[in-house]
Amino acid sequence: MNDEQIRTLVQTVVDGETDAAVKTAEEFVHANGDIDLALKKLTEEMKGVGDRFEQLEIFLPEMMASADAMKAIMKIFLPKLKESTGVDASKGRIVIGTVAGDQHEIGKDIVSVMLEIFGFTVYNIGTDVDPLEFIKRADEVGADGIAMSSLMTTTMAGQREVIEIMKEKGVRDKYFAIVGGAPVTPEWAEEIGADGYSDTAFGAVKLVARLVEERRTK
Ligand code: B12
Repeated sequence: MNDEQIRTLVQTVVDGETDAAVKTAEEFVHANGDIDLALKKLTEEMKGVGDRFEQLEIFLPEMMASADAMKAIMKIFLPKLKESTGVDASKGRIVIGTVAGDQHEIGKDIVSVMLEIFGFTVYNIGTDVDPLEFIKRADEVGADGIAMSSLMTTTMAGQREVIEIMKEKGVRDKYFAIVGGAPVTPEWAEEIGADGYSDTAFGAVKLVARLVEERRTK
């Protein structure tokens, strides 16, 4: 049943059928389906949507319809995920956003909610975030770290820029800086001097937990 519902869910999201996707997601939650697994499959399939867009097999309105369906079911899934996980964490404070010029928010929002689920205090500052804004907000809230999402090869440089500005302002060691998003690789993270990278939301949680712990024991 789980598998069949996940298949239907994935198909309705890929087809951009928001109403059908929402209905299936509600049934899935009601039947105590494995939300983690569903999100994993959906993330994989969203990459497929992107590939078809790149190959001109589908066009922007179709990609937008898929994104809308995905966002609609996230509204159902994410609060449930929060309810079901009662894990404690080292209670770090994280500022998270998508870098300048980039409007992609779905992955960043998943990471943000997963961090909250695991007990971190998260300041989600949205998309198309100016590099200085990341640092300003980190200062304001006394953050442990800054998490930057980028979904486009054309906006990844924004992650480097934030780290460079942190160095210029003498706050590079004050906050850890982590990066993620579909085009981001461990090599890129290393090249720009980030403190870490992950390609999954749960990986991001483990990374943040480790980095906060390191700061506490320094
Ligand atoms: C949905 C989508 C959209 C939606 C976004 C809706 C929204 N509100 O977010 C819409 C339709 C609006 C859109 C617009 C555009 N898009 Co778009 N989009 C996508 C698509 C299909 C899926 C992205 C997604 O949501 N994935 C699902 C989430 C869950 O996965 P994720 O974001 O990767 O996040 C996971 C991990 O990466 C990680 N993670 C994410 N962030 C972070 C941060 C940290 C710190 C960590 C540790 C981990 C982490 O955890 C997440 C959970 O597992 C991708 C395809 C792809 N390959 O990614 C194209 C894609 C990113 N888009 C692309 C393009 C070109 C565009 C447009 C320019 C199209 C246009 N001509 O207008 C515009 C750009 C607008 C802008 N200025 O930003 C290209 C980018 C190509 C490039 N240059 O690199 C892609 C790759 C499609 C393609 N193959 O051509 N897009």
